[in-house]
Amino acid sequence: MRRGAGKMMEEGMAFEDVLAELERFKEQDLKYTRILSSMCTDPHPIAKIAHRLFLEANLGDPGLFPGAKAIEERTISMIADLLGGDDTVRGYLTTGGTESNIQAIRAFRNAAQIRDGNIIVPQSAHFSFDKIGDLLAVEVRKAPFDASFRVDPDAVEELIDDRTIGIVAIAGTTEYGQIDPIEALAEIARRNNLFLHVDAAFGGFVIPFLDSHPPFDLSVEGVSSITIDPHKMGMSTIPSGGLLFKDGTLLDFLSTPTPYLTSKNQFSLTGTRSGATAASTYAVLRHLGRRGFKQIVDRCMQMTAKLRSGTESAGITSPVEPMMNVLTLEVANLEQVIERLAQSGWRVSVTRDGFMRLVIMPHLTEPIIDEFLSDLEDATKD
Ligand code: 0PR
Repeated sequence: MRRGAGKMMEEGMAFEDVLAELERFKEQDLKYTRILSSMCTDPHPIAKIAHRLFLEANLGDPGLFPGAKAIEERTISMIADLLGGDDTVRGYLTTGGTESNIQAIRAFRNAAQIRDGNIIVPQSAHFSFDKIGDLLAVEVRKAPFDASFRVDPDAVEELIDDRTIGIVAIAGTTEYGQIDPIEALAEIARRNNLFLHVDAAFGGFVIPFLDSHPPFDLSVEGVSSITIDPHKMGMSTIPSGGLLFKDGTLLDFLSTPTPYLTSKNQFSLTGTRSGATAASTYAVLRHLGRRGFKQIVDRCMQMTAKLRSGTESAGITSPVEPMMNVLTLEVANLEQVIERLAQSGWRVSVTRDGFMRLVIMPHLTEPIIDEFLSDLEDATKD
């Protein structure tokens, strides 16, 4: 990282001068209003208040913060219930999808007692799995997807050998918002006696609220663990992640003794750990309930459908029908179009296969979608 111009001063600055400085930095940051490239959003107002209430709470030493610890436990129970789990589920609140995925594979590897093994992930897997290969020294084998960008179960099965530890499925792929065939993958995992991790970092707070969806969660026999991110569609504050094991004893494979703390052992990857994000996630779940989340997801899906029909009328095709609030588009001269959109303040992203990628998050509105459609039409002309 490049060093900024700042030097550590001998005398400190006045409180209000520091705040004024921070305001100036904040002005450089974009507002979410015109961002269609991010899986994060402006947190729910109750999340911000709850976060501030627990700023000093450290879940790394839970004996000092039993209130924050109880919040984490109740939050994990609520999420387990949402994701088809029962009383045997155990887990903890992480810093996000990356930590959850690392820890799931680490638990599998330790439980399988295979040190130079491999895992099989879809070609569409998030880059956190490349970090996992490096960190845990497991080989990450990538299985190709089919025409609808969902992993091909036969291709996964062909990659299995006697060093395979587990399989990964994605419920809400980063680039296309697709759901892998999780029942078929679970069947393969059961037949080959392998662990199966579902990465629902994005989809975890979307799929349960869709009008219909394929089975994807802990209720599927053969699914061992699941990642879900409250800081994406869960409307919580950053950094909020979740990791749940269907058979809670898998969590014990992450245990490290913590001799001088108030707890005997620790399961998390980080030591000191925010109680503020636990409070924030808890508050959103309690306040919104299933009905509140359904309303948010319904609204995002309506805006996605509006974008889909608007782009279709403009002659822009999609490589795949959106299953959730991620829309991809086939756009000629993509770089130039993105540049033009950026001049009007829009931020969009691209997939590895060269499609425009739009994530339709709760911070967007119908009038903003209309404005975007009109600017996109202009940007794609000539
Ligand atoms: N798994 C999936 C399916 C994901 O989509 C992501 C992140 C992760 C795991 C990793 O989660 P953390 O980033 O919480 O560790 N997906 C987004 C992405 O890479 C993250 C993101 C969010 C990127 C906001 C940019 C942004 O502005 O696209």
